Amino acid sequence: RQPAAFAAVDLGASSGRVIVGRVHDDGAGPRVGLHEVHRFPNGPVPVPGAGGTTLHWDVLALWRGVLDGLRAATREAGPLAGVGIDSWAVDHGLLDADGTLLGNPVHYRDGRTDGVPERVFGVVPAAELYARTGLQVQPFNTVFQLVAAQGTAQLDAARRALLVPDLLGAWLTGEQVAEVTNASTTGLLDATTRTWATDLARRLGVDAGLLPPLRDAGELLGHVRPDLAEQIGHRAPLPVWTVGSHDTASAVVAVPATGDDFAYVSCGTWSLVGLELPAPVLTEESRAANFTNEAGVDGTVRYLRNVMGLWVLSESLRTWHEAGLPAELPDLLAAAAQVPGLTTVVDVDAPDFLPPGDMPARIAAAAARTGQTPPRSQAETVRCVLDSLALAYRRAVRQATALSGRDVAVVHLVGGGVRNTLLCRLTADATGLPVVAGPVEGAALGNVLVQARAAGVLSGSLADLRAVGARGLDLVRYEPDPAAAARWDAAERRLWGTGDRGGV
Ligand code: ADP
Ligand code: LRH
Repeated sequence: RQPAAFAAVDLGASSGRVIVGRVHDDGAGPRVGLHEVHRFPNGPVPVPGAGGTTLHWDVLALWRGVLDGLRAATREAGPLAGVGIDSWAVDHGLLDADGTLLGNPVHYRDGRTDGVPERVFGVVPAAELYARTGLQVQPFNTVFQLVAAQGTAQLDAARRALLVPDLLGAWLTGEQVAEVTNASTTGLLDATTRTWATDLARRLGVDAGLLPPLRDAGELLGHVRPDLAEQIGHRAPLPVWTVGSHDTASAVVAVPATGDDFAYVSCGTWSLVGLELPAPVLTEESRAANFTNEAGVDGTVRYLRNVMGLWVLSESLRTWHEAGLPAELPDLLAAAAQVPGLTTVVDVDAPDFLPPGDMPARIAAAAARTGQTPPRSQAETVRCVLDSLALAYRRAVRQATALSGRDVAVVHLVGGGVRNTLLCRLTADATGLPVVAGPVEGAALGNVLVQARAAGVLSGSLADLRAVGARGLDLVRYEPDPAAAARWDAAERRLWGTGDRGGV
């Protein structure tokens, strides 16, 4: 049988990519082969405006990247069985009554939401918001962005808010929806019923009419408009399927786990660290530990915490590059592997690491604040970042298991961080658990798996999809070094004064 080919559009905070996933069966059961056909850069663009500089996304460059990628996918694979789009969460475009986009979406690292969560909690207490939406407090949650925009001419003119993948999907098909995995990152979705919490929106002065109809992952969104299909050279009707449109939801679909006793680190610009659960954990302890209950595919819950991620490293590299210092990632990682570990650790989740800027200086300041010797070289700085990330993963895994009662036997690491073998090894040592690393393009694989099931090419449960995905992967397993355990315990105590349950 001819393999069915799907195009996964996966937009990360540092690059967008279009990947062709071919589902074929050579007699040993279906498997997926991925091939990247287009990659384009993505990142924050500062734009001056009346109220100061605002960080935006360049949504038109992303749109062009999507069309170029779909053209490349069509050229490579011939008629496609579908397209699915996923991206980073929370950010959105506002459309007017004619359906026209009102300006470039604002980047979640923009400072416009500073102080907004506190203002919101004055109207709806944080405990009440958590009990309903199950969402961790991040200043950039969509609800805080919408409150921050109140009183602007743009929001006044807006009749619809579309999350980034839904906006691109609407441009492709004309259909305006909100896919539920990404909708769960807005702070306006009820975590239990998975319907819009319109009453909360109303109390916060957010027009509930902005919120489009909800759709689950794995439905037919529509077909690519004929004029666009012609532009990309696709002659047959081209279906667009809803997928886990939150990139993390798609990445979790692709975790090659065989049971349910696993934790995951979806490791890219951010590191999303947690568990897959059948139901949300909405307790006060969970709120205090700032765990989120995001919607996963097939009714699952992604119980996780955002760890600041490889952003801290990529911003360090950018800072060094601009200063004319050597900034080649492979060289710096090799050097970091040679310097002593756990000399200095910082809390990477501190708010100062969120906005773009001079990360090495911020790391040095954080070290000094906690009475530690600041890193003295680039290699020591990189080692400090990786040790600190691994320590944050350890804490998140241990807290998630304590708060949910779910035991884990393995940590799956997926995303670009799989290529960072030092980080994978440190994660095994820090968590005291084996780490299985791969796939690198987790979100794209999860995107293809869900499309293929929606199109009838695959069938079965999430576990069945995972088994299909795993068949095509080269995975690397890292065993923890038991001799390192005491040093990680000591590092955790040094930073947070907590023991081995991560302070829960
Ligand atoms: P996102 O989806 O958020 O854009 P990715 O999953 O593509 O992120 O991961 C990007 C990160 O992967 C980079 O910031 C970098 O730290 C890491 N990475 C990419 N290539 C390599 C490599 N060759 N060696 C080590 N790390 C790498
Ligand atoms: C990762 C991610 C993460 C969100 C953040 C805004 O790409 O989607 O899950 O919290 O971006």
